[in-house]
Amino acid sequence: MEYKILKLDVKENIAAVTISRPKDLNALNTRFFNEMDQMVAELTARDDVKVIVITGEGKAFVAGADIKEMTDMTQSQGSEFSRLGQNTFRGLEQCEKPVIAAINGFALGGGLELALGCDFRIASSKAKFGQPEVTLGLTPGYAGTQRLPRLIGSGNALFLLLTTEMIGAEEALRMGLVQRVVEPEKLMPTVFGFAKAIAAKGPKAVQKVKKCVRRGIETDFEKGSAIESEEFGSLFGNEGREGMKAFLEKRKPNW
Ligand code: DAK
Repeated sequence: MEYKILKLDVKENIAAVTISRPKDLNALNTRFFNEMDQMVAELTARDDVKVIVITGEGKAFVAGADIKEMTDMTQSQGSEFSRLGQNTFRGLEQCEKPVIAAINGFALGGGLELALGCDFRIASSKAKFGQPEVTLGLTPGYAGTQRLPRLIGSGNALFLLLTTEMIGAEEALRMGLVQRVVEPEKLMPTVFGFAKAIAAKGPKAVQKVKKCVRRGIETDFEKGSAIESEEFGSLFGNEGREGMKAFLEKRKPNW
């Protein structure tokens, strides 16, 4: 499938994916989900890509699921649309490479759920966050009711979900919804700085850290620790040995 909504730019092992439907504030439609599934599969398979960045074109990151597409859906089409988005965002979580959300503007409804499916979030000081679904007589449909309380606690999550208050970037930072807030012009340089730092680390170790955290958070402590031991052990004899040797020999590791 040809990409019509997503733009891709790969440089220095970092893939920047830009959602580009600025006239509709990058609202998420069926085509977006299909393109994003294909993009994640493509970037997972590419050896020259170590970190993925997702951002939006124009004044929005994403202003939600596409209300124009959803209005006339039947119950079964609605459920199907929800499953489609849930699978796509699950795909980002399960993608072995780190995915960073560079939140340039509105991140509302399904847009905030997309950001929640990423591994961490860096926001422009102009970004706005909210879960306005109940205003439309809807619940979130892309697992926002599950990810949001796990990330910021049930009180903060229910505050956003029930009041639908749109919050600014500084408040999002206080809630732990985003990890950094920077001036708009510094957003992409800052995100690329973090992405480059990650891309320089042991690539297998990076992927395994993501896997341990992602799988661990969905299981109990004992099982999570067992996953960690297994992944830790698997790095000995290859990447881990090279990283430790390089340290002792005072040189850069050759991954
Ligand atoms: N969908 C479709 N078009 C949208 C949109 C959206 N979510 N948000 C904005 N647009 C369109 C506007 O309709 C307008 O299009 P035209 O009128 O030019 O054709 C264009 O983008 C520019 O928007 P505005 O003129 O409104 O721009 P403003 O700067 O004045 O306002 C705004 C920006 C972000 C405050 C405003 O556009 C806004 O309130 N947008 C809606 C935000 C929202 O409610 N988002 C949540 C969407 S609901 C489920 C599956 C999924 C979901 C739920 C259930 N199941 C299947 C169970 C998820 C739900 C959502 O995400």
